[in-house]
Amino acid sequence: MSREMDDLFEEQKQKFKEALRQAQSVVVSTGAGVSAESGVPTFRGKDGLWRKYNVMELATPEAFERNPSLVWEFYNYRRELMFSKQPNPGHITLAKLEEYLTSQSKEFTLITQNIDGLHKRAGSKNILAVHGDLYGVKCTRCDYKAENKDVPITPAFEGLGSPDPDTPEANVSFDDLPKCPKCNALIRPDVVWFGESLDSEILSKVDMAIAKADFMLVVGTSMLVYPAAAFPYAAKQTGAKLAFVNFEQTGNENIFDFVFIGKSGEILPEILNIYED
Ligand code: BJW
Ligand code: ZN
Repeated sequence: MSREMDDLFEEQKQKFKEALRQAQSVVVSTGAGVSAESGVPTFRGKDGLWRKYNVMELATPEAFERNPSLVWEFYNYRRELMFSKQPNPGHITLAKLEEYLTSQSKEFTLITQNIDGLHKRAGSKNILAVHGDLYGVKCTRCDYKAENKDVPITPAFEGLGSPDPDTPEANVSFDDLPKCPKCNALIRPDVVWFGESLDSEILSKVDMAIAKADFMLVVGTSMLVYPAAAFPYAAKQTGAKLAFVNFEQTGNENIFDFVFIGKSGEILPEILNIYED
């Protein structure tokens, strides 16, 4: 960084920390970028490909209906991948901030679009996971819903799911796909795909947290996917101060009072450490 950039960062950082110290009710909203430094792939650009597919082609109910074996291969791969991944300093700093603010009788809510579970593993408590849980499954027919940490998801998926673009489709037969223990229909990942509604209970908790928030920090998201992309706009409407930490600009910068461009695993520990001051 140049000297001027350094000075600018330092000045923004001090103002940001002052505003954060004043806040009574803090909301943080994270996307895939917060997990990038843990080695979890993000969704867009070249890092977003699994084989030759992008997420828009796989994370839809139509894709699952057409080819449940392929979609389960994709999720089985991601479930397996997470066993070797750990929370990074970004996740850990957010957990420490929550602990500190709640010890000061302030409110803290962490909204995440991520399904990877790394915030929880880092120690965050008040988490609203708006796009579901990589280790959750639900039935496509009945109301069965459960945690399921099986990897492979069924024995037939052993060794499947390689992201290499030349990998042939496994075409796991219907009999070998994961089934509901209650009604024997197909089960699917308990995540929110394009065109599906987000859980209404979680969404109403999001609305309440945002309505009360006087400070909102958005981290590691392209802000392309709704409704999550609209959360900071809602917070702005009720007068919250807004901050953004992301590796690149997204075109939404004008609504934020503070913008830090760079890696969240490096920036968050520098700007959130009010618990150490
Ligand atoms: C770093 C970094 C580092 C990298 N440090 N930063 C209004 C307008 C237009 C369309 C719609 C609308 N309302 C609803 C829609 C339709 C649709 C939608 O938004 N479409 C858009 C694409 C246009 N939304 C929906 O369908 C949602 N449902 C819904 O709204 O229901 C009601 C309704 C339905 C239909 C019509 C109208 C209303 C559901 C959305 C579900 C999204 N699901 C997924 C998959 C979840 C399961 C899974 O993980 O497999 O969620 S898609 C995928 O995108 C995933 C993510 O959570 C989500 C967001 O991605 P995110 O987190 O922003 O990641 P990236 O990769 O895009 O960005 C990462 C950023 O990090 C980048 O900027 C990097 O630079 C940065 N970064 N390293 C800091 N180290
Ligand atoms: Zn069932």
